[in-house]
Amino acid sequence: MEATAVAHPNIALVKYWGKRDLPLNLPAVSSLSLTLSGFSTRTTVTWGAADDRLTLDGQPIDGKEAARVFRFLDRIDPSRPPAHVASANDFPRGAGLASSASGFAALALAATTAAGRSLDRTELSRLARQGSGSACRSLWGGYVRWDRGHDADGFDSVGHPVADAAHWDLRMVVAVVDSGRKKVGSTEGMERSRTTSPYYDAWVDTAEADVDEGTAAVRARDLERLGTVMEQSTLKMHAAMHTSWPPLLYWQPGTVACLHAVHDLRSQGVSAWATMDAGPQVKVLCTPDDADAVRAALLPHAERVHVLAPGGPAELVG
Ligand code: 2P0
Repeated sequence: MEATAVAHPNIALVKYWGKRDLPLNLPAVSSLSLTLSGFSTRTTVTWGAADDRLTLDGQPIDGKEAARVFRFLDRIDPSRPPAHVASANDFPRGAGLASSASGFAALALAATTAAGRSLDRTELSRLARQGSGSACRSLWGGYVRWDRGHDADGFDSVGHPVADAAHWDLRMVVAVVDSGRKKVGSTEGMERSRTTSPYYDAWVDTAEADVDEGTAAVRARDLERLGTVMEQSTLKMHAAMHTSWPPLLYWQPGTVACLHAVHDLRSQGVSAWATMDAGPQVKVLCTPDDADAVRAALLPHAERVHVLAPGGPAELVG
């Protein structure tokens, strides 16, 4: 009746932004991601307790965040007993570092195991997606594609592996520009973009081709090809964010400074490519050999810089 799982966040190389179905949490676009080692979420679920109780990083949590977690457990078993969920991250939560991806991936694995259910990875991915879209990609390590799918019930909207972590040893250099909590969460932000940005349709229309291009670049281990489509994807997504109303301006001055630093590196011949999520942090994809130079270029503009390698799948640890 108790299980513990560890999962790693993933960073989208080609982004997910926008939903085609809100209640089922179905994306308007497919996406492609890299699961990272280094950062992790560790979650213990005790199935059968006196009451529903959630702690995140040691703090008791209620309100909307807790309701989202316990609604998720209701999907596993609508007549479930009360449960305790204790989750801890070794990186900032809610700051555009994909804590909801690792969080719901670890929760899906720990909660189903604690409930005595044994789901395969695809079933876990489908379940995790309903907690948080990007979580469906963190069930796998390495390079993962999440197809938007076409089924009305979302059955075919799941993650699947493109290549494992060993296929291509890249580095994601993460510049933490501002580790404060973001003001507008992704779910609300996506709906705002869908309903108000004049660029949203263009974003959706070009996304599938970008995911195909990124997938081919991963298979071919072609960094310039992957970096080009990655940086274009994030800039198209942020164009849709910036032109939403009220505007979604996740960038801080340090974000722009890091982008210029990456472009300067490229003009000096370093193959480094930037991506940003729903937050101010800048993540730079490069080879292991170039990671120190990238780190040094970002450091003046960041609170701190992490150099992360491709990571493995979500796993049970207890
Ligand atoms: C991504 N993001 O592909 C994109 C890029 C943020 C920007 O997936 O509403 O927490 O729970 O499905 O998965 C963050 O959104 O959103 C995200 P919900 P989620 O990584």
